[in-house]
Amino acid sequence: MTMADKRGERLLRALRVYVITDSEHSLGRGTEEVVRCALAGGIGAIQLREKRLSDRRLLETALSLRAMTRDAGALLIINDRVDIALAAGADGVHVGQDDLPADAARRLLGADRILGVTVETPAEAKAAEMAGADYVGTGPVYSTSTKPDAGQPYGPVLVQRIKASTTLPVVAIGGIDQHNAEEVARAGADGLAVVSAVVGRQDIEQSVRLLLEAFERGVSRV
Ligand code: TZP
Ligand code: MG
Repeated sequence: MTMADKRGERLLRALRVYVITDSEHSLGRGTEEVVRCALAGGIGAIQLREKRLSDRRLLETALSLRAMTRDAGALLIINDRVDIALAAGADGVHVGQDDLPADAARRLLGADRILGVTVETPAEAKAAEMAGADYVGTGPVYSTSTKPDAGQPYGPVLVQRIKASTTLPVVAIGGIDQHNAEEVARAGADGLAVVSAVVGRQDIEQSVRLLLEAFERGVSRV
């Protein structure tokens, strides 16, 4: 197996349940506490997505999550901010269509760090792949109140459509929980990105376990 294959396999394994932080939806718990519990439940990837922190606090949080994710063997991805990702030694960055363009993010990140790009259409998925993305995120699959500007949900058909348009791993997002995770996996998702179904639950560890189980059930039925 080549190094590239090994990297791809590690990424696929890590993305199965991909938790995105949001301290506005964490029932008053701090980001570190939420991440500690999610890692204990077995998640493979964390995205630090905190819209209201100062740059200094964001970097401090990224550094603290860096230590925690490294110990747990999980990936740390930073939302939007290439500078914070590089300063914290994170594994990568996730950008949307209104953020730094993917090719520019790739140039700044170098070849080795992970780049994720949010896409809603096959054309955007193809462009992300050409620009050097390692995975794409797509949604909203179901309706969500976590991101008020997320738009109308597309349903699991979005995952099928994006999956058919790219060779990259496809991570589904938006309103995913333990009850619909199996259906999303069956639609071809390589991973489930969630905020409220983990961060907003009283028992974070248990919610991660249930999502992982539901995802694996869906994958085995494809
Ligand atoms: N991008 C599209 S939907 C969404 C983001 C960040 C929010 C997902 O949150 P939840 O709580 O898992 O629906
Ligand atoms: Mg963004």
